[in-house]
Amino acid sequence: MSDLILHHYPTSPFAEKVRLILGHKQLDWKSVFIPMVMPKPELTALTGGYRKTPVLQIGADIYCDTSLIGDVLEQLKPAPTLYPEALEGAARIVAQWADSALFTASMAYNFQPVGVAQVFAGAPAEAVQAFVADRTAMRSGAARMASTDAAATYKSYLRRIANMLQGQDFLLGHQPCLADFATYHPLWFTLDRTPALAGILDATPEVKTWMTRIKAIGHGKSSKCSADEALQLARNSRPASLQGEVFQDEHGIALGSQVLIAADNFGLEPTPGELVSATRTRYTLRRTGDRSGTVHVHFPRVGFTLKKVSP
Ligand SMILES: N[C@@H](CCC(=O)N[C@@H](CS)C(=O)NCC(=O)O)C(=O)O
Repeated sequence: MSDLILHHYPTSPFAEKVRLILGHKQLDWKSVFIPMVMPKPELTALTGGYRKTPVLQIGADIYCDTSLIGDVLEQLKPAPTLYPEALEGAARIVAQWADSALFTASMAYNFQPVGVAQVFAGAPAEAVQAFVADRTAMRSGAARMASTDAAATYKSYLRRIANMLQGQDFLLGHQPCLADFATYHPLWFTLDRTPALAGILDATPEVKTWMTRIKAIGHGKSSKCSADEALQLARNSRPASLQGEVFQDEHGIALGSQVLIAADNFGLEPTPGELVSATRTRYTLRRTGDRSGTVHVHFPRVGFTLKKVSP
């Protein structure tokens, strides 16, 4: 198997989700640290525009979004599974809720002034300003949910999670699945990065016990890799074959067209390229850059928009 390279930074909750999935599957991986804010020249040299964290690279294949990364890792190493039989739909639905509603409420709560002071303890004032400006631009200027509203929402969500843990060690049964890793990561940020605010978890001790169980899964075995090495590997590799992928056309856009793919909510930096595959669940673009060589950049369909570039 080619090396798995995760482009991420330590404090990213979504990266924590993938690090734990790598641990769950006991995979070895290489770790490239990327900046927390734009510009991210090495990352976007690979993705062609997409800037979110994390991104998985396997040679000249670049996988964007943690839902797709989960699927790719499942394909590479099916056991232990992320999708226990008959629970795949439920696991994906809980994960989607956790990655959106739960994440939004948790981060709005975590980023109240006490939390910001802990996250940026020791960092220069300019770093804090740069982060706030970057994330405001990423939300296209929209305000975050007020931390007071977020606190009440977060507490309700924590009670729902506690309810799911009645009589079982994990959210959907006796083994961890995608739902657990997605639900864990916003809570991990509260406990790990903003401990001054972690008292919110005290009302649901079963959630804290479950978090200890998930943390114990660990991150698998990783070794450091530089962004330059990762780019060199992309240049020296060929994208995996797409033979056998079945085309599903929803947009009236033929394979071979020049297109743009972008996230549909925030962080809208698009990736341009040639549409070389569009299956039931994902898109693949071929693009060539000086630093990356020819790569295939893959996106899930859910959460992304596809548009044809007008000639
Ligand atoms: N839907 C995406 C969301 C990823 C996401 O929002 N990640 C945050 C970090 S936890 C991010 O990209 N923040 C801005 C950045 O890192 O540039 C996924 O599942 O991968």
